Amino acid sequence: MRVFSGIQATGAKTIGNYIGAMRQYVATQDENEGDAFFCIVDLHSITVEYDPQDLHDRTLDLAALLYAVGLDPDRCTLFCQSHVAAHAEAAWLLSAVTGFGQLGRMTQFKEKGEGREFVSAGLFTYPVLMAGDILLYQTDIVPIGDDQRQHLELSRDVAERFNSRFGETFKVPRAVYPTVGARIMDLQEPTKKMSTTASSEQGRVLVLDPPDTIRKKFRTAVTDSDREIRYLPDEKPGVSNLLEILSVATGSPIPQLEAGYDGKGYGDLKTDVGEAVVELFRPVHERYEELRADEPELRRLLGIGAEKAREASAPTLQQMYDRMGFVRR
Ligand code: ATP
Ligand code: LTN
Repeated sequence: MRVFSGIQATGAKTIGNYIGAMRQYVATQDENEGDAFFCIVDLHSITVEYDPQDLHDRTLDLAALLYAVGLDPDRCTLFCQSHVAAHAEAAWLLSAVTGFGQLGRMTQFKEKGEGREFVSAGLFTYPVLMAGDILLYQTDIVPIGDDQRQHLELSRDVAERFNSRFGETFKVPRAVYPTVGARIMDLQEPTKKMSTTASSEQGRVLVLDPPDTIRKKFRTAVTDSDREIRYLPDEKPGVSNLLEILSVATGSPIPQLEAGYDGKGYGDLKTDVGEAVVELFRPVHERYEELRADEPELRRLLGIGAEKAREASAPTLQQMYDRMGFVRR
């Protein structure tokens, strides 16, 4: 099965990104050897205020991190979106079959645009670029977190509209969400998603935070006023979020964890989650430092990825032009 997913080069990556996305990337790479494509979506990163030097550095940071969590250049294709011109071209072509109204209903557009003095046209058309990313690769499954649900729906609509207007061209992709941890919440405001850009420093745990910082952030996580450790996401969002993270970090199912905390308090839970996450990320930190130190090697690997991605996307782009009536040569 063909797998495709994208991840932004902005901001330091959180445990939400790790659980919702990166961990799934590694699992789907292993299950679909040679058929998984992962894209650092640098073109998406310019849709909000950003610093060019920062984009440059973060792109290489993210490549090193993705290899460090377990993406293997011999078994999957990791590349930068801007290295494969087909993505920008596909976005323009697909804008012809994307509804203005539907784009205006995207909650991410509303949230990220709200209260800003300048809202770029790119922030509005962002989901069209994302649809192109996915559709160019005849993707079957897209591993993502829960916050991308609406964008994935739009990609499916765009594929269907193109297919019915111009003839069968795209596979209609399906999203896959993690069974536990599809929406990791902010540690300080557990009714909100933990976010790379919107969460406070204390509210988000970064994959590359030093061990003591990780412990401290969990120790000061917001829970609630009673003492019962139960998985009730609506009534006890803070505690439930910690249980989900602990479940992922230890591999133990949530009911088993709940039972183990009988008679114990929130302090124990917070300490245990902190320790489990420190252990989870320890090998990632070590590999990251090694990989990040060798920039020429990172660039070489991304170059190979881009070559494979160009080859895989070219036939679909050509078909798009042909079906839409362009005279190409
Ligand atoms: P922002 O929070 O600033 O909107 P982001 O972290 O959502 O940015 P990306 O870094 O591109 O943006 O996200 C990459 C992947 O991580 C996506 O698949 C997204 O669904 C997933 N993801 C992000 N935050 C969470 C979260 N809190 N819980 C689970 N998955 C998440
Ligand atoms: N919008 C996504 C990133 C993204 C993506 C994609 C995800 C861009 N293109 C293609 C899956 C498939 C986000 O997480 N913010």
